[in-house]
This record gives sequence, structure tokens and C-alpha cells, in this order.
Amino acid sequence: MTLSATDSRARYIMIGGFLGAGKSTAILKLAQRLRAAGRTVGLITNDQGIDLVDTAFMRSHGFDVEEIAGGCFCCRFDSLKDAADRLTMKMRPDVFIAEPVGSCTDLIATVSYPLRRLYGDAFSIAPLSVVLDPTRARRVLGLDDDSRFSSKVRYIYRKQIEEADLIVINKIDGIDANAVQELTQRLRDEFPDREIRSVSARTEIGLPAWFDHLLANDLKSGNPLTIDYETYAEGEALLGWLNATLTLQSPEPVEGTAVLESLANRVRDTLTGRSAEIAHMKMTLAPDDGSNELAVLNLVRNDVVPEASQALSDPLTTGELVLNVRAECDATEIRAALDDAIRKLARRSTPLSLTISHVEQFQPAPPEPTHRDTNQTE
Ligand SMILES: Nc1nc2c(ncn2[C@@H]2O[C@H](COP(=O)(O)OP(=O)(O)OP(=O)(O)O)[C@@H](O)[C@H]2O)c(=O)[nH]1
Ligand SMILES: [Mg+2]
Repeated sequence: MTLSATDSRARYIMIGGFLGAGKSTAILKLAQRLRAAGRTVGLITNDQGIDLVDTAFMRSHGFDVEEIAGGCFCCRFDSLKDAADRLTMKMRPDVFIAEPVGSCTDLIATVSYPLRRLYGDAFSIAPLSVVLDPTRARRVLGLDDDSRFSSKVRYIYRKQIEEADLIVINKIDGIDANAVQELTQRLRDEFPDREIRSVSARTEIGLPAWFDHLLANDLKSGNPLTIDYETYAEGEALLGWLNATLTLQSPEPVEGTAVLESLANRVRDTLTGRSAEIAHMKMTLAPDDGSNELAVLNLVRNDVVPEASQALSDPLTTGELVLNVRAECDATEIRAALDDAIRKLARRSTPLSLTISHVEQFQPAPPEPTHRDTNQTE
């Protein structure tokens, strides 16, 4: 965990990649390692809406998190700087780690370069990592059958890889080594000159070398991505977004993970029935018992079962559930799937009452970056 001893600037690290690739999991591991090495870390999360599972997840591990809601970093560049300033006022981080929205691309031209140009005296900028879920990447790159996302969503996916300084194949704990090898070869062929790493954010294989690279190397200068903003905007608008906060009440104590699984399975089944591919459905459940515990559950494709990554120690009767779903469909379809799931859970033999206290559903608006640096100077 070496940071330059002579450089007094804070390090700014951005870890991108498509929805559900494992950005938050990796960021948490990096933040924990830095903290263990005596470094102060400030985290910045980002979403098109508010009520973020990622923010709750990272705060539950004791980190200071600033959330930029209502638009991506590139379109809310000034908010990104304000968030960094607030963290600086609070705890002067040695390292900022920022997680951009998983449907966002062109980050080097719209975030990294402007940050370096305008605030290069305050931040040293690390290379951009783009994290991949290998199963999803194999499908998008045509190694496995993929008719699940339409071509404009796949366009964004490819553009994300194209602008990466470091392509990070994640989740290698859960996939055959030959499949990773074949994917690596395809990435080398299609995106030459990128550094490619294979890691598991979960089991920590490959993390130390990746993280050391991010601390020791600076963002290079080069031509920004060539990208058609119309196709990019259309691709983003194909993705429905739903963020909701719900109040849970149960007459009898229930297992938090079981509640989340029941809800996730029902929403997934409805969306699968409507041929809507889920990019990421994530949930947290916080009991009202003052314990500060958090159950976390994720689903990153329609053809898998939801995975609990954090569980509660005890059953609960009341709590707050936060749900974020991103899928390729109209957001109203996700809302209908949620309402249907809530009705079904209320009719179970042991009924569960879930009441929506806040909900937002939308298709992301066209990206309009605050800055886009095309002529790069160091
Ligand atoms: N098997 C395995 N699962 C992983 C690994 N890293 C992340 N995951 C799981 O992948 C799912 C998504 O992880 P996140 O870290 O939330 O992904 P993300 O990229 O931050 O997702 P968004 O913020 O929605 O774009 C969760 O269920 C994680 O537990 C890994 O190395 N191996
Ligand atoms: Mg995340």
C-alpha cells in the first residue's frame, strides 16, 4: 500500500465497470486495505437517483461516504468536487475512491482529465480501472450466447472496456479458468494495449497487485474515447431504473435474508416473464433495533439465484428495506413487478407487510457532461 512519500496531494481513484460487475465489492476491499495501512479514505458513490444500496453498504463498514445522486459524475462534475471538498473538511482523506454509475462511460474525458486540469494541485489521478463480470463479458463479447441486452446497451458496455487503462476481470472464483483465459484472449484481440488483470474481489485473489498499481501509477494522457453520444444516450434510456425505500413489518420475527430473497425472486420472475434482462437488483435491510446491522442481497442476471453477501445476526419484525433495480425495460415494468411482489408477500401464510415510503422510477436522461476535455495536457 505505497503512496508517494513526497506527493502531498490526495490520490483520486475511480473504479468503473458495468452494473453488477463488482465495483463496490472491490472498492470496499481497497478501502479496508488502505485503512489497515493507516491511510484515511473517503468514498464517493453515485447514482441517477437517491436511496443508494451502495452508500448504505459502505457506511455499514464504517467509512465516510459522500453520495452524488440524481445524475452521473460527468454530468454533475461540480457536485463531485463539492463531495471531495466536504470529505476533505471532515477528515482530509489521503485517498478518494469514487464509484461511477455502472451505465456510464467516457469517464476519462469528462471526469479524470477535467479533474487533473482544474484541480491537479489537489489530486493525483490514478489510471481508470474497468471491472468486468466474466459471465456478462463473455456474453456481450459473443463468446457465449447473448441475446439479452440490445445492441445499444452492448455499445455502452464495449465503450467502457475501450476506455479502460486497466481491464479487471473480476469474480474468477466463480468461473472455469479456461473461460477466463478465453475471455482474456478476446479482450487482448479486441482491445489491444490495455493492461488486463484477473481478480476475485470476494476471495481477494489478485487484489494486492491491482491496488498497488493504482497507488503507484498515474493516469496517462491520450486521445479521449471516440463515442457517439446519441447511441450512448439511447442505450442508457433502454435501462429502467427503480430506487425504493420500504418499511417492513412482520407479526412474527423473520430472517432478513429470507425476506430479501422472497422479494428478489418474485421481482426477478416477473421481469424474466417479460423478457426484461436484469443488470443488477440489489437490496439492503436494516432492522429497527439500533444494532446498525445490514443484510445485503444482490442479483446480477435473470438466470441466477439471488446472493446474500451480508446477513443479520437475529430475525426481525420491523426494519427498512432499500431496493435498487436496473434492468433493460421500461421502469414502470419494474414498478409493476415490485407492486405485485409486495401483494404476494402480504398474502403469505405468515404475511409480510412492505410499505413503500419513497420510490423513484425512470429511464436515465441523455448524458450532458459538464466538461469534455479533448486536448489533453498533463
Ligand atoms: N463470486 C463473486 N462474486 C462477486 C465478486 N465481486 C462481487 N461479487 C458479487 O457481485 C454482485 C455485485 O457486486 P457489487 O460490488 O455490488 O457490483 P457493482 O459493480 O458495484 O454494482 P452496481 O453498483 O449496481 O453497478 C454482489 O452479489 C457481489 O457479492 C467476486 O469476486 N466473486
Ligand atoms: Mg456498486
